[in-house]
Amino acid sequence: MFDQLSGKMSGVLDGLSKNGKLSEADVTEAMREVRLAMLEADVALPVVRDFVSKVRERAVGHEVLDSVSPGQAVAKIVNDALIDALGGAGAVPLNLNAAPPVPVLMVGLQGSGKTTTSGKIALRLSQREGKKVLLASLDVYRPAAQLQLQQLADRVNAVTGRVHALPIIADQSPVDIARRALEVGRREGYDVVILDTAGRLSIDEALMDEVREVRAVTHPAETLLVVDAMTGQDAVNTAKAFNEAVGISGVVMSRMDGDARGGAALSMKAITGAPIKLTGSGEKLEALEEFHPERVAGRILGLGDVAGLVERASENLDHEEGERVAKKMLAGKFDLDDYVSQINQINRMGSISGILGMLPGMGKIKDMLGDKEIDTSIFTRHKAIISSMTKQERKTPDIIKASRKKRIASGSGTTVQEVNRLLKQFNDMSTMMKRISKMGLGGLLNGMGGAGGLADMMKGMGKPGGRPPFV
Ligand SMILES: Nc1nc2c(ncn2[C@@H]2O[C@H](COP(=O)(O)OP(=O)(O)O)[C@@H](O)[C@H]2O)c(=O)[nH]1
Ligand SMILES: [Mg+2]
Repeated sequence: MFDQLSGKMSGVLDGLSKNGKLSEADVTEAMREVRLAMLEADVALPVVRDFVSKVRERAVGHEVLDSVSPGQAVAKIVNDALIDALGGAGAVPLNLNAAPPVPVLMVGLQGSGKTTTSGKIALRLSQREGKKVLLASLDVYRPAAQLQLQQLADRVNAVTGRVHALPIIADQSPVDIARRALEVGRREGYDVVILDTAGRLSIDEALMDEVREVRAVTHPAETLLVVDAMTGQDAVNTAKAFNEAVGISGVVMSRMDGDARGGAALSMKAITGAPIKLTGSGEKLEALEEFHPERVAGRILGLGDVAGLVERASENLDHEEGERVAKKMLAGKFDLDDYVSQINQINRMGSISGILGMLPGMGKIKDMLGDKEIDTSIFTRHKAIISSMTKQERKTPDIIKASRKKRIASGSGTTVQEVNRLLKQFNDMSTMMKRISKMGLGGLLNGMGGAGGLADMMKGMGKPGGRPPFV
């Protein structure tokens, strides 16, 4: 998402920053490139026009062109305009300010991700806010749809113990199911009732009528439209139609993990007036993020999203485990089991190129890699090799000689050379760590410039908001 746009936008701004002085013609030329980049990213034409004219107007003033670093001044104007287009600074939270059970209505086309998103929201609300959530499927046209939601509810409930699906009763109409869901919600003390409606392949009157009817009966606190980011301009047209026909209070963009060009996200607010509240970035139930316009703007301009990265790290890393391993490292007792634990931590952060995209200035490195995902198969192979070792071998790899190497290689489907390489790499790592630990904590702190040095970083890496080991 945004890769291509990001590459081009940061290219344009880099070009502007190179010049000590800027003329009006430079700005005009840069805006021409910005315009092209946005159109290629599938941003709606009126949005592009408005964006470019606003930026140009602000940028050609004397206080910008005559400033000390005009390139940066223009970059700031572009950044601010992007934030505006994306909906203004700060994520817009779900509005659950109503008497419980608070109804949340999910609408959208078939296959856009409504049912999956319903499960994701239930997980989020029950896990982070302790809410008790009832999920109700109003999709009476496809029997499998109701079962799908039921299974999702079971999966979420296995994690949080506070999420259930409304029992399925055959032959009820969507409106009747919605009424029953609220009744059950009231009676059984649910905080939130998520109503997952049926979609259609395209927008039609029957669908809109049904949604309007359910809306009228349930008075939802949120009517969330789920759109597939991969459908680009169509997502924006769908949103416009839904908003005009039934009114929506927020948008969830699913499939942000795909290679969509990102234009829909930039057009959504201007065309529909509804903010993007959440984004989906995968099929897993955890793959739901808040939409922070200022962070997205930063990513588009190649400024990175460090705040998002730290958040992701603190959510996904196992803090106690991080601290345990850091202690062993400092004591010079790091073994192969600890190495596997580190690999698992890295894997939990998601794809490596996704992480790279969140680091400032890494956008270009990512471009060089093109569409290729960074090869992480080495981790998988290392894990396979280590899992073919005995407990003793993992603790004291020195005992692994020729015959053991052969056994490990054949057990893991690798070669003796690969086993050798892993052992050599591990040995180098250990030597390095032993050297560090010999310097002692005091020596290390001196060597690294006092507090805030490596030791602090290692201690910090296991804590919420702490730095992941490879940043
Ligand atoms: N990659 C990816 N797939 C998703 C995402 N959200 C939903 N899906 C998949 O899209 C398909 C349709 O989703 P579903 O929730 O059944 O759509 P519905 O018809 O609107 O209820 C399923 O295979 C989901 O796993 C997402 O954010 N990323
Ligand atoms: Mg569905």
